[in-house]
Amino acid sequence: MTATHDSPTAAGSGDSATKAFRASRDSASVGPAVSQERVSEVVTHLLAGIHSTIRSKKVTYDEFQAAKQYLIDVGEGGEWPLILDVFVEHVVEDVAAEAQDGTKGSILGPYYLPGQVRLDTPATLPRRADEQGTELLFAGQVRDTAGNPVPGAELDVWQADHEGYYSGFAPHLPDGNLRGVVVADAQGKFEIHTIEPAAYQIPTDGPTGALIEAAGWHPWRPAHLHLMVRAPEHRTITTQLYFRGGEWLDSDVASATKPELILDPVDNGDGTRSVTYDFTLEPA
Ligand code: MBD
Ligand code: FE
Repeated sequence: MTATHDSPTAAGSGDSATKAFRASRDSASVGPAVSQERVSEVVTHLLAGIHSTIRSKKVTYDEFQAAKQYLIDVGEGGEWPLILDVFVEHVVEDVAAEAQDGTKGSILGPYYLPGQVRLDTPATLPRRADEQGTELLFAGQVRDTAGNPVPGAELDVWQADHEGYYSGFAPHLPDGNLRGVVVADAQGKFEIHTIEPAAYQIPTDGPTGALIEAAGWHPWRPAHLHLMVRAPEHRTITTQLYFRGGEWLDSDVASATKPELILDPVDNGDGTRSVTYDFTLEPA
């Protein structure tokens, strides 16, 4: 394929991800202070894991200094949000999920941006006039754990385009492209018109990509839609939906797939596809 735009740089999207993360922290209400006991307990355990790796793998001085340089590079490249979300967040999510009911969650990732356009259902996510990709109609209903519709639930959706790029993190894309907050109807039903995203590749020109390359891993996430589904008095679900048969489903670099989160779109015979997926929210 001939690129009609400059590829986004890892440093560019890393900077944007770091800024977005800082902004979300600044606007979040400050949580309870972490106790001295908790800091000591968790950090001692974390350090013990590192120490034991050094001992059992006989990590050398050269390797230690290379690791130091690497961590400096991750920070300078703005890739802390990316590398932590790719390699660590899935375990935090797993632990949180132990206490959760309702639709399965998945990781938030580095590319959520709040404050997107609100659209009543049926909605078409903002797109370029010449947006490429297979047309997808994504519909369903939001219900509570007792099976009752949740009227006016909000589906905050964000996704990559047909080349795997996210608006806000790739300079050639208009702000807000393929992002929106869709408001379900009085029965909790929604219809979202969009295009199918491409699989996502970790940028290969930054430190996260360099590590993946150096380790001989692959940099791919399967194609996915991101969602936060929320309604008053209910716990917000942060999740991702994947596509049956999609490449990398069984080897997601971010380890964030779950069998319950795979969509089965049907071909409509006119080049478009449709799928339904219902969400279950538990009480807050
Ligand atoms: C993504 O698109 C993503 O969803 C995650 C979790 C990490 C990197 C890129
Ligand atoms: Fe993503």
